[in-house]
Formats: sequence, structure tokens, C-alpha cells
Amino acid sequence: MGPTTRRSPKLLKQSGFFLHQAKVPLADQLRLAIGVRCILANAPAYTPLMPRSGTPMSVRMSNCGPLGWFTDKDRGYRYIDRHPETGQAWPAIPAAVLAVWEELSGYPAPPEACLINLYGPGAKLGLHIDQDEEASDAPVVSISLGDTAVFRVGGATRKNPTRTMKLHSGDVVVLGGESRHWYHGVDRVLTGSNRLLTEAGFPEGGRINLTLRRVTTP
Ligand code: MD6
Ligand code: FE
Repeated sequence: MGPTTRRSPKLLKQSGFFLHQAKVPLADQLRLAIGVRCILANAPAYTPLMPRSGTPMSVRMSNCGPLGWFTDKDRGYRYIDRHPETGQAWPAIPAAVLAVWEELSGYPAPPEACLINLYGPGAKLGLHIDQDEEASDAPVVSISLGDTAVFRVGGATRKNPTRTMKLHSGDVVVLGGESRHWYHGVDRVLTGSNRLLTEAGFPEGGRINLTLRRVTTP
């Protein structure tokens, strides 16, 4: 079965973790990727710096929505309502992205932050928990576009066993319930595995992940 075949969502042991494979149809993936290109023209991707050490992350980032996730050496992980370099408000979240949240989040309020993760060659994201949000009752919903990622998901502590799964373009992950506070990360991206981003005008290809979060309690 190819990566574009839609299957029923995969649920890990009643945890609130769902992988919706091929959730976004190809034509919509292309529209979303082109939309991200427009967002990046207004809110350029930046290299986030880890708190305290100032080590640059390998994933480049930007945001859309009322709030954007950001980190730098001095002040660490936080949400900000302006682009850190341009000082402009973040662009709006595209309607097609909000529609995915409305269908899958089960949450009665819209997301406030859509983090745009950009993976070039060699980029990866270490195991982490999404825990910078006050509205921790809301799930986190993420959309994958472009090259396939090797996604790792564990449990509530670093000692829990982990497993990996491939995230293909058009897949949507929901971390809700107990899994909202599970460790997860991206081990690597399979460079050249998908043509979507080159077709959408990203000459380098790569992978984009859109992570939707409710930040404040409605
Ligand atoms: C990524 N995703 O797929 C990174 N977080 O590039 C995440 O860190 C993530 O996919 C929370 C919920 C879903 C995710
Ligand atoms: Fe995350």
C-alpha cells in the first residue's frame, strides 16, 4: 500500500495518540505548501537557539497565527506575538490548516499558534515534550508535507520505551489525552523521498511540519 492510500487512524493503546495517514489529499498538500511559501515571504524562517547554551537548532522555523513559538539563548522557550526579526505580527493561519484542527482536535476553540518547522538535509529534532502551553487540555495537531520523516514517540519520561514510525506527506499526527505529554522527536528525514516541496517552489525540497497548538485557556 503506497503512502497516498488513506487508512484508518492508528491509535496507540488508548493514549490519545493518533496517526491519520494520507489525511490531506495531494492537491491540498500542494496548496498548503504554496501557502507556506507565501507565509515565509512575510515571516522569514529563522534558526532557533537553545536556551542557555545558545546552540543553534538544525530545524529552521517560522510561525503563523496570533502567537508563535520561539526560543533564544537568553529567554528560552516561549510564545511571542511578533516575528523576532521583522517585528511584524505573524501571518494568519490558512483556512485549510484551521479546517484540519476543527476536524481532528475535538477542541472547542481555534489554535493560536501554527509552528512551521523546516527540515533541510541533516535536520532533526531531539526528543522533547510540548509543554510551553497553558491550555494543556488541548491536543497538539501536526501536518507533514514533503519528504518522509522518521518520527520517534515514547512516553511520559525519558526512560519509557520509544518506537518509530514514518510520517509521509499528508499525514496528520494528533497528540491528545495522555500522549499530549509524551516525549517525541524526529530522528531524521529521508532526503529526496517526496517531490511536493520542489513542485511547490522550494528548490531545495525537504520537509515541512505544521504544528498547531492552543496556547492560552479559552
Ligand atoms: C515534526 N513534530 O514532526 C515535529 N509535536 O517535525 C512535533 O514536535 C510534534 O508532530 C507535537 C505534536 C505533534 C508533532
Ligand atoms: Fe513536538
